Amino acid sequence: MPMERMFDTHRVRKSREALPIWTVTTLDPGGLNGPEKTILPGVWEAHPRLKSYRGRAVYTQEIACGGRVRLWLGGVSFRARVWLDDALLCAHYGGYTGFEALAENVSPGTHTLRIEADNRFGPDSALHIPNDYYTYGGVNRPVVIEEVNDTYIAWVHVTPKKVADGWHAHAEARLCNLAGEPKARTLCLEIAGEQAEMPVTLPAGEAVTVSADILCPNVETWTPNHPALTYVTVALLEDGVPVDDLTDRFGFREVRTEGGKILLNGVPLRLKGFNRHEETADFGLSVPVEEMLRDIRLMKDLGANCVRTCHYPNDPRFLDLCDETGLLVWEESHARGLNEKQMRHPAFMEQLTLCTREMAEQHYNHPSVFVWGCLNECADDTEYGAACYREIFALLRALDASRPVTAALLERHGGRIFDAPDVIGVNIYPGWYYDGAVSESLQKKKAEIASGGGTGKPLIVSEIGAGAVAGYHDPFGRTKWSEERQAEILREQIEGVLEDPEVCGLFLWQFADCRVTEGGFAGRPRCYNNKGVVDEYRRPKLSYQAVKELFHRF
Ligand code: ADA
Repeated sequence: MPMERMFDTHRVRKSREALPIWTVTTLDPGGLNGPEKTILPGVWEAHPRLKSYRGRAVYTQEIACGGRVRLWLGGVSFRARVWLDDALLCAHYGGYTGFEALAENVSPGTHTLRIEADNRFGPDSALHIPNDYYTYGGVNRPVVIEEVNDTYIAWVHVTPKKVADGWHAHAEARLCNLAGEPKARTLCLEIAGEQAEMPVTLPAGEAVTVSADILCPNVETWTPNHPALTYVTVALLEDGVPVDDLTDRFGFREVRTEGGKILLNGVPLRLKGFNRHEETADFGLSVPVEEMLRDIRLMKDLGANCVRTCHYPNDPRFLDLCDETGLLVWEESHARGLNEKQMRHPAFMEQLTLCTREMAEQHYNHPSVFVWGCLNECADDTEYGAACYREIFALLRALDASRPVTAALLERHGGRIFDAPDVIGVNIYPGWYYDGAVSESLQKKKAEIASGGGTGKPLIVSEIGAGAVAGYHDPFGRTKWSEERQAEILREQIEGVLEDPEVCGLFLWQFADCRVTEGGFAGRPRCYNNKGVVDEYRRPKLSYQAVKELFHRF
C-alpha cells in the first residue's frame, strides 16, 4: 500500500510507493564527495555532512514500469525536476505540496527515475527565502509509481451538508483523458453504501470535473470528540470493466461563521492550540509518521484541540492523523512575513497561487481542516498588499466554498483588509516583544478591526508566545530566555486571551523549537526559534506544565 496516505487509495490502479533506497549525488560545493546510498522520503540535512548544505542533489533509482506511467511526488523541497531515463517529465516549485509527472508509451522494463531537488535561495524564488524557519532540501514526502489507463481519476472532493433526514454529499471528481480521442466511460461513486452511477464522455486530451449528489441517511457525524470518518470510492468503467479507481476519506461535518463565532456542526469553537512547524530534530522537514503522531499526542496531552500549519501546507499523512484524532487544523498556503517589495516579486503571485491551489485541491476532504489561511504577516497595510490578500481570499473561496478563509495579521496599526476574510487572525506578543497587558493589545486591535469593517467577524489570536532556551534556568532573576520567565509570560498570555469572551481562542507560538535560516535570523539563539513549549527533541520546558494546567482549565 502506498504510504502517501494513511489508508488504501487504489484497488484497481497499479500503484506502489517507490522503494526506500536511492542513490544521492550532490552537485554544488559543500556537498558529498561522491554518490552515496540514502533513504527517501528524506531531506539531505539529516546527513551529518549536509546539515547546512544549500544546493542541488540528484536522487536516482531503477524502477520497473511500462505503458502510461504516472509518478506522484508528495513533496520535493523546494525546486524539483523529474526525469524518466533521459526524458525530463516535469519541474515544480514549492516544497510543501504534491505534484504529478506523466510518461506515456514507456516500454515495459527497467528505467531510471531521477529527481533533482534544489534548495538554493535565488532571484526566481519569491516564497522560499531566508526566513524564521529552515528551508530544507530533498524529497521530503513519499514518491508513488503508478501505471494508469488512458482515462484516470485525479481527485474526488466531497462537500457534506446537513439535511433533515441525514447528510447530503455533493461529490466532484476530476477525470483525465490522455488519449487522442474522446472516451466513453461509466463513473461509479460510492459513499457509506449509497451509490451513484452515470455515463461520462471524456474529451480527447482533456480533464473534466463531473459531479454527483448522494443522500446519506445513516452516517455518523465527524466531531473533534467523535472523529467518525467516511470513505468515498470512485471508479471509471469501460464497457462494464473497472479501468481506474480512487478512494479518499472525509467527514460529515459543517463549518460556518456566525455572530463572531466559528461553528462546527452548529457548536461554537473555543480554540486552544499551537503553531507547529513541520520539522523534527533528526528528520527535518521529512517527519516520520510516528513522530507526527507523537506531536499530536503531546498537543492533546497539553489540552490542545487545534494546530496551525505555520506557514505552509503540511503532509497529508499528518492531516490524516488529525482527522483520525479529532485535532482541528488551520492550514495555510506558503508565505511568511513578506513586505510589499517582496510581494511585488515577479513570480510571487504565480508561486503563491500554485501553492494555494494545490493545497486546497489536495487537502479538500480533510474534516480536521476547518479554515484556510494565507499570507502570514504580509503587507496588508499597503494598497498593493491588500489587493494580493483579496485575490488569494477569492481564489480560496472559488476552490472551496465550504470553509471560512483567514489570515494571521501583524499587530502593527494600519491593516486594510479587516473586511475581507471570514475570520481575522492577529499575532500579538505582549510581555515578550514589548511590555503591556494582553487586554490592552486586544482592545486596540478590536477597535482597529471595527473601524476597518471587520465588526462581527470571529477573531483568533493566531500567534502569542515567548522564548526560552531549553535548559537555561534563572529562578531568581527570571530573565528572558529562561524557562521560568517563559512559563510566567505564557501563563499571563493564555489567561489574558481565554478570559476574553469576544476572542474565539488562540494558537500559541509555538509547539516545538524549530531551526531558522542564518541569513536574517542569526540573532536567534542557536539559530533556532526558541519559543517552543518543548525543544526540537520534544523535551518539555517548564512552560509545558503551565500551558497544560491552563488549557485544561479553560
Ligand atoms: C511572527 C511570525 C512567526 C515567528 C514569530 C516569532 O509572528 O509569524 O513565524 O517568526 O513572529 O517567533 O517572532
